[in-house]
Amino acid sequence: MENYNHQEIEQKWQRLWEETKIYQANDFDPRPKQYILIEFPYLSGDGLHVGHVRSYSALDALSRKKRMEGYNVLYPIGWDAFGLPTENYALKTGIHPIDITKKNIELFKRQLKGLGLSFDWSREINTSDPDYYKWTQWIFLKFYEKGLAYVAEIPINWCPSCKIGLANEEVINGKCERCGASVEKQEKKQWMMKITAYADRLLQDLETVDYLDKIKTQQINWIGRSQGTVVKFKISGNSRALSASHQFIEVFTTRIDTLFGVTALVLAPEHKFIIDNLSLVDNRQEVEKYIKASKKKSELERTDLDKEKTGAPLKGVYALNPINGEKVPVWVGDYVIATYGGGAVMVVPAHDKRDYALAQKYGLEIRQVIKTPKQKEETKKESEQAFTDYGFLVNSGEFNGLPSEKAIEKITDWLERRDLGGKAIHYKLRDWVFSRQHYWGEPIPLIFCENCKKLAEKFKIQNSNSEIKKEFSQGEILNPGWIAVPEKDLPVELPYVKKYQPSQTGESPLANIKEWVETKCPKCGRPARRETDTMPNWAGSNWYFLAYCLATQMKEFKSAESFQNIFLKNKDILNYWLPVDVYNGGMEHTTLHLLYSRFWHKFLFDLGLVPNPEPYARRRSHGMVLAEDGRKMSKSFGNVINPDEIVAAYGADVLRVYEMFMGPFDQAIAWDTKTIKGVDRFLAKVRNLILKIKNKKQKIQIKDKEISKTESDKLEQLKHQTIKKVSQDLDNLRFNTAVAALMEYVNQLSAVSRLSTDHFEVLILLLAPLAPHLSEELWHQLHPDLSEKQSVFQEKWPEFDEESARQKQIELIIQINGKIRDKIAAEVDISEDEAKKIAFESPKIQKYLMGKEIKKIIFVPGKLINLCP
Ligand code: ANZ
Ligand code: ZN
Repeated sequence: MENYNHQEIEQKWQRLWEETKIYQANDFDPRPKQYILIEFPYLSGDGLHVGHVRSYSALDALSRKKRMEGYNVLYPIGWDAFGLPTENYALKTGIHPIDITKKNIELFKRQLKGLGLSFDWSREINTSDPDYYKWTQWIFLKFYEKGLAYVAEIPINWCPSCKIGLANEEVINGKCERCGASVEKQEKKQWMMKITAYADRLLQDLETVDYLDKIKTQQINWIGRSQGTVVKFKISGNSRALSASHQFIEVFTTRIDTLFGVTALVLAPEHKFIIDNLSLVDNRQEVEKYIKASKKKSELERTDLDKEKTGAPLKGVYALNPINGEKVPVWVGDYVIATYGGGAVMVVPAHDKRDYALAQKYGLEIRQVIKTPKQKEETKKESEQAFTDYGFLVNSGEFNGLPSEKAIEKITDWLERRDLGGKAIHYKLRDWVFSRQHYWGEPIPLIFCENCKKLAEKFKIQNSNSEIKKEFSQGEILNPGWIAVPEKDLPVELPYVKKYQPSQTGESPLANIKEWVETKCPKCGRPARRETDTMPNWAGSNWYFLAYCLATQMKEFKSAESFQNIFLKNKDILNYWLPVDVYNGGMEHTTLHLLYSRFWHKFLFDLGLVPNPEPYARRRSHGMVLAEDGRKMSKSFGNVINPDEIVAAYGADVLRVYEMFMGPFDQAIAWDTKTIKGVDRFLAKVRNLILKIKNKKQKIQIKDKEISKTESDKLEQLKHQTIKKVSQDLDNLRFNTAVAALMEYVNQLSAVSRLSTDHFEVLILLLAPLAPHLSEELWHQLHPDLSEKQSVFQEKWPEFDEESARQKQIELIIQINGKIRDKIAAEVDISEDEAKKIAFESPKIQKYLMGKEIKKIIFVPGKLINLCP
């Protein structure tokens, strides 16, 4: 084993594994199932990153262990292929995205196969494959049919110089990523998904799944459920032209207990009241100027607590505080967000930081209405800051003295009885902007027809026209003129064109392809136009874990049969595999991707197409692999580690074991070449052990040195302990400590004079999930009769005996002032008192102490006691 040719050996086993298909998962296999999922890679020309290797090796180890434990494991792989990076690369190089994607797949495949990952390649999927995205389109149409997809004019990021709409990730500090111009907001027609309809369930069902706490928290915060009160403020002042819908301004507050402290209202610049009543305000120009300026800011800038809060008064407009009839000024201010809580706030400078900042800047009254009992005693001096905690009410009429909690209840009741407000729940979650004005995505399968628009609008008005009702789906009525592409015409294929530059009008480049855009209305047959927007690159990843289950069936798709039937016919397969048992991916996907895919899944569940409301039973996340210098790996820093080079130099097993050993799985760890070398030596040590076994076989007659009974007992105990540790660590994704336990075991095995085959076999079996090639090779050397078609991964995972694993006796170290003076056999769980007793009874210790008084005792359970005179 001295000349271990890792390249040759690794390739040999990779080839054999592929031939014997031992990693293929079988639907309906009677063994218990495990569905182990990693986030599939986003294809890029840079190929695999060592970060991918960390996640994939980890779940590969788990998959392999589960197979050895007798599970039918599904560990699939595919390609997340649509999206901007590929499109941008295509624009730069002139190579078509379809061709780039093909090349990238080849690259990733070669790299992944070279790592010996146990994927079931027969279920490989590719989100940009028309056979795949016809399903993505079909699911979208289901949403549309049920009225959960709708068209809206909403502001998008607009680069005035490139004249294109930008995705959020293309806006860097408010500037266009391509040209550096300041990005503006522009209203554009967008397709929206009504994820807000599922907000409550997305929140509640988190209780039924096992996600890392920090991941759950992210989901909870993103949904942002907030319970509070809405209050109506009546408008007074320039009453001319106040339309009926603007008699009142409604605000949402979580602190209705501060109602007596309101000294203004602030409306978002987009608030309808302002837009409709600009003529009412005496300083129209000032207000218009303010609104225009706020359009240049991103939402982040507007809401950042540290940024200055600005506003402008709507001169001549006042609102009446319902609780005391006080007249308060109405302002516009861009720290108020239009899409949350109605887009208006009541300003309580004494108790809200942002309001306080605004009041300071513009001299609004600051009126304290909440105090702690302690503050009550203090003199009435204006505080320097907003007091934002709960407390007791002051300056609040009949509510004085009430604690905040009670006051919130009472004041809400008071308002409700007078029809001036009531309880309300708001969510931070917004509907999901689902269209992109780009080429490289799934075409949205809708067609716009002027004729059908009229019909649908008629229905909207007459509401009862059953003729139309039969013919139009909810979505088609909600969005007059937008007609769904019939199922039989799916997929709406992305045309292969030479020009996929974004169009100058902000429309998708597809808008430039006349032959594609101009079509016939599927309903009435008149001339119509295709939607030219494409889906965001999240779309395909919303349901890919279902596609893996159905991959084989989807290939058999025949257009005669409806999609729904195929889904329903194969529900048993989904029933068998779902939910995903363990899902791992990066922390950067634990908010949006996780939320979006849970949303789609719940919708499919409501349609009766999938068996359970939550797709992932357990979600974990790996930490990033940083560069050796501790920074993020980046081409611009020149600090990127290419996994290919590591595999060439050390072999895939070393890379894999190293990445498992580098540190706790969920933490970011810097690359460290020294440790790789250590891992390389560790695997060499494992290889050397087999020489011991072979020697033993050859020289069976030669009398070995007698191994002492305690040595063999100790090894046997360590064996059981190692099995226990590695088994539990792998299940709990604690790979680093599993490797450490194996290293310790190998050290002990190397030290003994005579190695038993059983002890060595156990090592190979435990190591197999982490270093599959080497383990397979050694297993076959150990069992020369085994055919190459058989595998160590068909062996049973070793079992441990709890009793044998228990550490019974230890050598208790006795120190005096930190120096070892004696070692005495003791029970592993010896108490401090017992340890003291043993120590004082030792003649050696007595000699050292000679009646000195002990000042301090340090006791390390299971290890040592240190006496300090
Ligand atoms: C008055 C008040 C007094 C408030 C006070 C807080 C403290 P969450 O928990 O996030 O829901 N608010 C409401 N709508 C807003 C909007 N569209 N843009 C910006 N801020 C908005 O917070 C709700 C609180 O955020 C509301 O309670 C409101 O300020 C503000 F001592 O109302 B509060
Ligand atoms: Zn039509």
